[in-house]
Amino acid sequence: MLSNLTKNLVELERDQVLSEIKERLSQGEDPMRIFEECKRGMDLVGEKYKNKEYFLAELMLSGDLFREAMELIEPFLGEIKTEGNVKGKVILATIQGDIHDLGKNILATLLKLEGFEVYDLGVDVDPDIVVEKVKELQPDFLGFSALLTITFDPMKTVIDKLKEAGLRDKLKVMVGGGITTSLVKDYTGADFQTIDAMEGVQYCLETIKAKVVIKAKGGI
Ligand code: B12
Repeated sequence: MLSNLTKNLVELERDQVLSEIKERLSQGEDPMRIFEECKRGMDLVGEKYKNKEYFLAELMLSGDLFREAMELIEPFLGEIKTEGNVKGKVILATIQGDIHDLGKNILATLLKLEGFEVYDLGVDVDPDIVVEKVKELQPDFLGFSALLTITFDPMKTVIDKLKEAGLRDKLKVMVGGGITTSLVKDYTGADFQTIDAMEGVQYCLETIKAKVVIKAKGGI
């Protein structure tokens, strides 16, 4: 059954959505639970678009509404833990041809809250720029957020170019976003795939922890 919040988001009832979120946050409810209900609403908006019940205008309205909802939720997610204790470096990007960024932005926030240094390259990013940034910043992770099928080839291009430049083994590559599956991971040559930002954060935390243990044992 759909929650009231999910239903109102699907119906693009802006005022009801925002006032319910404010109310529930002020009562101390878990912000991630509220987020999940909003995300479910976005999936359903997507289904309506696919079934031609909604058109581009509704997609745009849903995007704006979700962004406003996130602006209310984010301050309740926690405190940034980076001071003097950066856990690792992450580059994030939505690759060429794709301008969806809502999922990427929430992942960036959650990573920062866990103490990661995040370089967000934005949307519609040229594969060569991603490769250049990896060379320059030498991150521990590269994360692609993908909502369109046309992103698969440019993401693969980046990973192939990283291999050619001898940089591939120095970082872990993640692909995420509603359209991705494990097949996308295999096709592009990434290390990890998810459609859940928290799983992505967990992957980064566990990988960094394992790296620290290897270093302590005198490994790489
Ligand atoms: C909102 C929306 C838009 C907004 C985007 C606003 C914005 N600033 O992002 C606008 C109106 C711009 C838009 C445009 C288009 N859209 Co659109 N859009 C959507 C919609 C409804 C919601 C996407 C969303 O933000 N979801 C909420 C976020 C939070 O979810 P998420 O991105 O999956 O992220 C979560 C996880 O996946 C994860 N995550 C995300 N990225 C990453 C990365 C890593 C590394 C990790 C670890 C985790 C992670 O974290 C998040 C939280 O858990 C989807 C439907 C859907 N089911 O997704 C269609 C959808 C993605 N759009 C679609 C289409 C077709 C388009 C257009 C081509 C429409 C058109 N005719 O112009 C254009 C494309 C423009 C372009 N060149 O990019 C299709 C794509 C189909 C396909 N097979 O490629 C979809 C699936 C709708 C559908 N069912 O047909 N869209």
